[in-house]
Amino acid sequence: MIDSYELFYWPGIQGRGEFIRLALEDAGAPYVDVARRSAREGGGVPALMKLLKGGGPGPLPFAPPFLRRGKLVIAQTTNILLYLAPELGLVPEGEPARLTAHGLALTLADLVTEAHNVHHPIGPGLYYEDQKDAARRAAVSFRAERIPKVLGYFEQVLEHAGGRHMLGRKHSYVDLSMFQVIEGLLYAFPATMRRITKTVPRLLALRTRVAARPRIAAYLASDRRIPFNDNGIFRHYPELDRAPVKPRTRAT
Ligand SMILES: N[C@@H](CCC(=O)N[C@@H](CS)C(=O)NCC(=O)O)C(=O)O
Repeated sequence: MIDSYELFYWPGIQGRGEFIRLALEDAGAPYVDVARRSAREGGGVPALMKLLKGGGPGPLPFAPPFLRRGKLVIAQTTNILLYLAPELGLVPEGEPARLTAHGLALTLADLVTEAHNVHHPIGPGLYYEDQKDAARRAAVSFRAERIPKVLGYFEQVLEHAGGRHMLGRKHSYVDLSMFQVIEGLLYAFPATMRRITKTVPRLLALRTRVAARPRIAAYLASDRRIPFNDNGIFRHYPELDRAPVKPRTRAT
């Protein structure tokens, strides 16, 4: 029997921790979402902070999410997935498949960072309210160029892979992460996503299939799935999701 995994992540948001939660949930793996536990049970944010401040054995993580299993402490979202996937049966066997999966997961992680930087273009230490003008400017190119370009790339990957799974014939953690990114973009940028629906039909169908996987469906319906909110990475600020402004032409 495998020991329980311990996930350390902020308790009030999906954030980057969600990519790990989805993998563990899909595999039906035993895990503890430490910071969501009560202090009485040894959980809560203080338990997370203790490790961030070097109060635990093992390597010092820089930021959540990190995963502990026995003496092993693994930091960085895609690194955690790289570790977990073979154990959970969420990646086909062999180095080529693992590296392809990791490459796709890193590209998704880049997009996640870009989505975050749209509402925090100046810096993560400032409130959104203090960088609204810059955010509005950042959102223009994110909506008009980056979402279509990056999702267009993933659509092409999925098409070449046969249309069902990002890695071809087998379901993997990349499908789960892709689901999460599409969900996040649909939540944060609904108008933008409506405009590009026709260009990413396979990704949207993949999202529907992942949501219907029995363990994922049960997870999404449970209170373990934290709703999207304005503290997470994918935030819905209507002012950042406006239709592109048509360039004004001069009346002659
Ligand atoms: N590249 C890291 C980013 C980790 C990260 O930025 N974590 C956020 C929460 S999603 C955090 O708490 N950051 C604190 C900080 O950067 O000071 C990963 O993918 O895990």
